Amino acid sequence: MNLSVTSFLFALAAVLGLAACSKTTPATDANAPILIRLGHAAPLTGPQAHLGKDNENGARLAVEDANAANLKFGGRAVTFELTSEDDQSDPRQGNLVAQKFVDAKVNAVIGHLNSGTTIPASRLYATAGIPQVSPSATNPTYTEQGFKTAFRVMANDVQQGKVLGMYAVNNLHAKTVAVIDDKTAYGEGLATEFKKAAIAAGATVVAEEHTDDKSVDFKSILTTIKGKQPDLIFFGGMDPQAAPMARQIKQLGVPAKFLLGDGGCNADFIKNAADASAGCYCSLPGVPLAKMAGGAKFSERYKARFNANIQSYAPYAYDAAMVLIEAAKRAQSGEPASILAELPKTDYNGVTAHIQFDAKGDLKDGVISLYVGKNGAWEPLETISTAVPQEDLLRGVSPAPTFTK
Ligand code: ABU
Repeated sequence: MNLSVTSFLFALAAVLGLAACSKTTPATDANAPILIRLGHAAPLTGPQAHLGKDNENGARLAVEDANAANLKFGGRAVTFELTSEDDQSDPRQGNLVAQKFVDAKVNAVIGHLNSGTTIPASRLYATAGIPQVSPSATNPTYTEQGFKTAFRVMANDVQQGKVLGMYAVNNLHAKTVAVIDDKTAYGEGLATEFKKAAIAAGATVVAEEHTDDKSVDFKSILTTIKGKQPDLIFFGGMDPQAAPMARQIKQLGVPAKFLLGDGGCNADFIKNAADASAGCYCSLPGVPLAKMAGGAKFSERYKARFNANIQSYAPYAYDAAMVLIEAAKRAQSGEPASILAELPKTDYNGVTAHIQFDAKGDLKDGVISLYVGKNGAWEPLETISTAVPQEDLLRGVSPAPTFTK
């Protein structure tokens, strides 16, 4: 066979090969739009649906902002799409939602809302290599499992629990405390951290009671607690329990201060606890909304877009989505692996804070703010940095630079 015949046969084979190939693998259109699908997971039905909707709205606003910017990666138009799923704040349902996202090959996940769903779901996302940023799950375990896919944009409950315990003793002058938790990953975890810090600061725990995240009648455990005469009752749980608990504390005439973590530090607690919200205390990671760089503007835009007020976590859900969108922009790609490579380098001026992650995926330099219920609202009291050694705060060695009104 001479060279010209061989060349002809190679050329023919190449043409046939390409033709065969084109039947199963369409040639990539260099101008084809890029679709980046973001999954969002939270309770959208049940007692915490108001919080899930708040998170979803925050994430949706971020996606709408990104799409309004008409982004292009390598000359190709980019569209972000948000798919929101209801995990019912239930760990088993959370795993079903996570598996659905994995099967659908979403590019990244915003969520989940609850630690009890976020932690088990994070294993599925890690195995699938899907980046996950939770706006609101605060149990430390989430980022302590060694998963390179897990990030959060809020201080965790080791930090929050320490601040709460310290605040109860040093600022609210509690010598004796009663502790109630809802037996969830969040509520139980935060109650444990609160107890440790309160004891370290000199308080005595005179009662420990447990409920769940469905109950609304706490008279029996509150009557037991009343008999122990604590100066303060701490509840680790969410507002659907915290609000009726506050009302029942008042009805039973328990003369103790009532302190909550972020799960109760929202608009619905104030609405549903009504008069009983006056004089309650709570903490929420981050600075108060009015002090966030983009807080006032975000609040206005949220109200205009959704005809609703923010519950608590919506700005964090916005930032969680934006951190993923910014990672995709830096990577010029929506591929999960490309987003993952960029996430640890996050250096983003968000609505809630300047966001950078530590080696575990936790927010660097998180702060915790304290609030008191007053005139039908949560009024900010102080913001406490978690960067300062807690031992110093507990001893009162260096409170001045860390407390801001
Ligand atoms: N951070 C309180 C609400 C969400 C959670 O379960 O962590």
